[in-house]
Amino acid sequence: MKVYWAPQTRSTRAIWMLEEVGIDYEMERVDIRSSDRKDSDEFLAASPMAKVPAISDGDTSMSESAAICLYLADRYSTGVLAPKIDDPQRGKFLYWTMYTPAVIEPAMAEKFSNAEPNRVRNGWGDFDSMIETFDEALEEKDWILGDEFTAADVMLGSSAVFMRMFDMLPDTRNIGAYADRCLARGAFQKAAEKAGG
Ligand SMILES: N[C@@H](CCC(=O)N[C@@H](CS)C(=O)NCC(=O)O)C(=O)O
Repeated sequence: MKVYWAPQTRSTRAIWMLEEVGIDYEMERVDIRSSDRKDSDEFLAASPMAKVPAISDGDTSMSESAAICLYLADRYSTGVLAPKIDDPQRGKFLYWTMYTPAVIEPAMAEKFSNAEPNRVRNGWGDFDSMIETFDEALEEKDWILGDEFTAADVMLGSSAVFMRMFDMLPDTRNIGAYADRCLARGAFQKAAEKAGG
């Protein structure tokens, strides 16, 4: 297992997930900030848009942090970090794993760029509805599916931590405390150490 990464990027998600799964892996740093960037063919095969994180695992390779989290959970931790395929929780697990790239990140980009929100026209709703929906889903729960931590929490937790770090998180009943629970996980701390936050 190899993870392609760069410091202080979404790579932390893949590394956090690998630490949660507990398998051995190597890390190959990609110099995304170099003006003289030379990406390896192996990295480009895993990540056609040359973005990190990406992984290769034998003949399987992929990029996109949510895809990586889903793959690792299904392949190495089924029934623990991912509900099994016939578990009724599976639908919600998929929904919440995709919530970061499909809803949180576009809503954050909208806010960062001061674009005019349009809750109906835009597939991600808007920043406020994204926060309300996320916060409400955490009511009386430690993790997004309930008592058990899953790969969905790696994706959502990284977004919660990021929003708080960059002062984008409004006062919420649940998201702040959820970010603290994520930060307290040993696997998160190891990943932050290895991937520089
Ligand atoms: N949707 C992707 C986003 C990946 C992404 O934007 N990665 C950034 C770092 S956080 C990157 O590789 N940027 C370098 C570049 O685009 O050349 C994911 O979730 O993995």
